[in-house]
Amino acid sequence: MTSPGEFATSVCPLDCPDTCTLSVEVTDGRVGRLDGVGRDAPTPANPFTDGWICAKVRRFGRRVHSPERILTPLVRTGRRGDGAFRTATWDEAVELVAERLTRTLDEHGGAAVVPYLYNSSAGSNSEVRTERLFRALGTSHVAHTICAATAGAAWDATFPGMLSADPLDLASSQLVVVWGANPSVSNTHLTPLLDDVTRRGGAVVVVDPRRTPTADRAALHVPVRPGTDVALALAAVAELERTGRVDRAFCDRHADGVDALLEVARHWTPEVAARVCGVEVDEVRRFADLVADVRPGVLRLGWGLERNRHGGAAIRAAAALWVVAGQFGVAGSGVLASTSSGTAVGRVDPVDGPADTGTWARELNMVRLGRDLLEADPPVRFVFVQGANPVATAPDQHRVVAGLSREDLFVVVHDQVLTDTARLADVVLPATTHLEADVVAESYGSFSAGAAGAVVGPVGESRSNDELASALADRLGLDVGPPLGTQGLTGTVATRPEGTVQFGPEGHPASTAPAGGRAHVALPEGPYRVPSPAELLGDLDDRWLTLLTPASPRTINSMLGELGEGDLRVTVHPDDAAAAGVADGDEVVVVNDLGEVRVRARVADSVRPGVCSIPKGTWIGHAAGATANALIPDDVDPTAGGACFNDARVRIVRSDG
Ligand SMILES: Nc1nc2c(c(=O)[nH]1)N[C@H]1C(S)=C(S)[C@@H](COP(=O)(O)OP(=O)(O)OC[C@H]3O[C@@H](n4cnc5c(=O)[nH]c(N)nc54)[C@H](O)[C@@H]3O)O[C@H]1N2
Ligand SMILES: Nc1nc2c(c(=O)[nH]1)N[C@H]1C(S)=C(S)[C@@H](COP(=O)(O)OP(=O)(O)OC[C@H]3O[C@@H](n4cnc5c(=O)[nH]c(N)nc54)[C@H](O)[C@@H]3O)O[C@H]1N2
Ligand code: SF4
Ligand SMILES: [Mo]
Repeated sequence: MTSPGEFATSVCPLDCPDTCTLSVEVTDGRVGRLDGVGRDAPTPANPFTDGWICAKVRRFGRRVHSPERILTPLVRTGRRGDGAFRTATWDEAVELVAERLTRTLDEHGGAAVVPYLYNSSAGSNSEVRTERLFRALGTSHVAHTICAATAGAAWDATFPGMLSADPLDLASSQLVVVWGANPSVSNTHLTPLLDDVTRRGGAVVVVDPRRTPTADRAALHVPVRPGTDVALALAAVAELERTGRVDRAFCDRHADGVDALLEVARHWTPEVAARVCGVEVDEVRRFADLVADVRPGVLRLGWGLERNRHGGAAIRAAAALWVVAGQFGVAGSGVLASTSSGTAVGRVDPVDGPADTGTWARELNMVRLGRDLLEADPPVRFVFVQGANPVATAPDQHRVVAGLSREDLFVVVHDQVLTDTARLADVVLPATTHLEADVVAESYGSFSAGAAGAVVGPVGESRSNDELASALADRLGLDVGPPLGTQGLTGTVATRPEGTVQFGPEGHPASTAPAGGRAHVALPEGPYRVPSPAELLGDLDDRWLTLLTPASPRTINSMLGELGEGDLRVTVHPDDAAAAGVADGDEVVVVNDLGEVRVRARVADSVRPGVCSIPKGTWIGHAAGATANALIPDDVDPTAGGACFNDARVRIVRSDG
């Protein structure tokens, strides 16, 4: 029997917007139950997450002490990918990595070395010194385009320097439009705030091809076809103009490009938009009415709508609708998106380090890892993966696996468990979890940040990213600066700036921009070009289903996937299932010319016709041979090179058919 443990306070850095303050039970050096810390506790806590945490992280001790944890460095002994490794000491592993790295640089130059660093589920700064190291060596750089690149660029183009609205201000909202987000899974602490809006008699509106739990409880759900959001937004803009509800006073004071926007929007009647979006004309009108008339209203932009070829234009058009409606200036209004530029309290800029003399040899795009591994010129010879699991998370899985399987490539992976990517490595290095090292976590869904020291000692011989950077820097004779620790931060700190009300009474967006910052709403030709109705309809050829791969409640990206996805299914609408002769529970093959995935079908009208859905983040082990990412093209969006995960076309066939 274990005696009840002590409780330590920490913070959750996983790639989730919420950033909960954590209470961690520790018994005899082992992690027990995790829970939230309420805002009334003596320790300051994130008021947004207020006392409860998700089911995944309540059981995070299962990852910390998982039988899947890598306990020592591993060196490949068998053929690549067959999972045969021997254990090695850290000294031997670091020597092997450094020797191979130096040899590659000497023989092939910096471009041949590719650090694939992401660390979005590790704390802030956890790759700063690693990045300095590779930069000093003049290697290739891998741009962080796999998530939020398109959304970030569209935001900066529309609202330069402006901070997100504060989710806590939903307490004053009468309307919330949740657009391309599924907070019931991916931002759970927003859910009670949305329910409060409904309870107060306000309206929650959801724009999503799937009837998510959030949509199920909404006053209006507009189930648009994926990738057609730009049409809905512009039709609503046009409807506001036609009915004299454009907030001209607001636009004159705070926006540029309104006339150009209206000019483009006029082509989008509710009838045209309804046809393109695959919804009822009345739904388009009702949507416009709610946006124009229910105040104050907040627009919660998700990441679901960025992930297709028209994502940038869609985000800008949705934001422009908010401007034209003048839904700003009071608490409970504005646009809620990533809060990260308001929470950077402990962040260190890698370029400010001692190694800022280095330059990158070239820039590669994360989204095209597979293609780069197979086709880049000069060729890639050495890959160092840290805080990422690209076999499970990058597009075009077969290319990624084929690329990483090249026998003339040297692959190093630093991770906590033997992921699908780590299985392909030459050297696997064991990483600590955030409960075993200093952690700084800066929220992207609330104005809060937190830091904590290690709660338990490192499991096995695992080392933090910072420790690995030190070991490699020492061996290579490079100066990457001192370990970064918690940057002097302890516990949870509120980072809500004064005046988070966008375009508030001060007459400027609460922002890093100079007072008087304006919104830019024109959508001219160029990267944010508005596609024509024919183009949008042509993209959605009826012979194909669009595959969506949204966040799942069981994993964070692919993390915790080792605990099992259970019964992995593709959800398909009854009409499409009938057309394919598929019944609920049938074994099916989801297929296109990139690959095929074998799963069972869930036949349900929670997805609209023409759409099917498989959760993101599953491991190859969950679906014989390949996951949904094997079906996703490595196309990039024209604005920021972002991933187009939700722009895959597939067919579903019975596996005995
Ligand atoms: N439990 C859990 N939470 C997570 C994550 C996780 O893996 N698991 N991932 C985290 C990360 S890294 C991120 S970036 C966020 C993402 O969180 P969200 O922004 O919620 O992103 P998704 O789950 O990808 O998609 C949200 C919704 O967009 C819809 N959608 C897809 N395509 C379109 C479209 O073209 N138009 C519209 N209007 N909607 C569309 C999908 O049906 C889905 O319901 O969540 C974070 N939170
Ligand atoms: N099909 C499809 N694929 C998607 C998406 C989608 O919508 N659809 N969404 C994308 C999105 S939003 C994102 S953000 C990306 C994420 O893509 P990735 O970053 O590749 O995904 P994760 O599964 O979060 O991988 C993080 C890895 O880091 C490890 N890790 C955690 N902490 C540490 C640490 O401190 N040190 C080290 N060395 N390792 C650590 C974890 O164990 C995990 O294996 O995936 C994308 N993939
Ligand atoms: S994953 Fe999100 S909801 Fe779960 S504990 Fe971490 S921050 Fe909170
Ligand atoms: Mo993400």
